[in-house]
Amino acid sequence: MSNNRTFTMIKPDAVANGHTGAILNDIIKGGFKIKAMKYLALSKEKAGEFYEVHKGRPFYGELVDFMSSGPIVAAILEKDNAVEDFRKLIGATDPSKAEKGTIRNLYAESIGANAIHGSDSDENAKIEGDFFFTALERF
Ligand code: DAT
Ligand code: MG
Repeated sequence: MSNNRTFTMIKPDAVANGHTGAILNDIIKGGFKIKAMKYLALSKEKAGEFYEVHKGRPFYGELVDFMSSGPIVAAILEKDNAVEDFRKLIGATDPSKAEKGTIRNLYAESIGANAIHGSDSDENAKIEGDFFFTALERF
């Protein structure tokens, strides 16, 4: 399977705090090409669907509320070894554990409001990209 694409969302905290431009700059400087991008707000229902795999975890309700609390930027990114390299660029889920200079270290507020999403596998990158974009909206 292709390993050159991943999917990301700049989350509501980072957009609300004015970090959208800086984060997009970090992504581009990190060697990723933007293959599709949109600015939108998720309904509670859609946020719940996106994070279905976490249903049953104690933070699921909080996660769905947070992800539907304001606008986000969703994008498909391309680079060799995209999934793994992007996870390195964003840092650990808990920003207090994220390596210095990573996007979560620089811009995240907390483990819940952690600035950015990155797919965890090639398979999920495809599923997540397809969740947000039709064939006409990407190249
Ligand atoms: P990641 O986003 O690093 O892939 P994940 O898939 O384990 O992390 O969890 C998805 C999101 O759920 C994460 O970005 C923030 C939220 N989350 C995870 N663990 C949490 C926790 N212990 N408390 C609150 N929110 C949490
Ligand atoms: Mg994850």
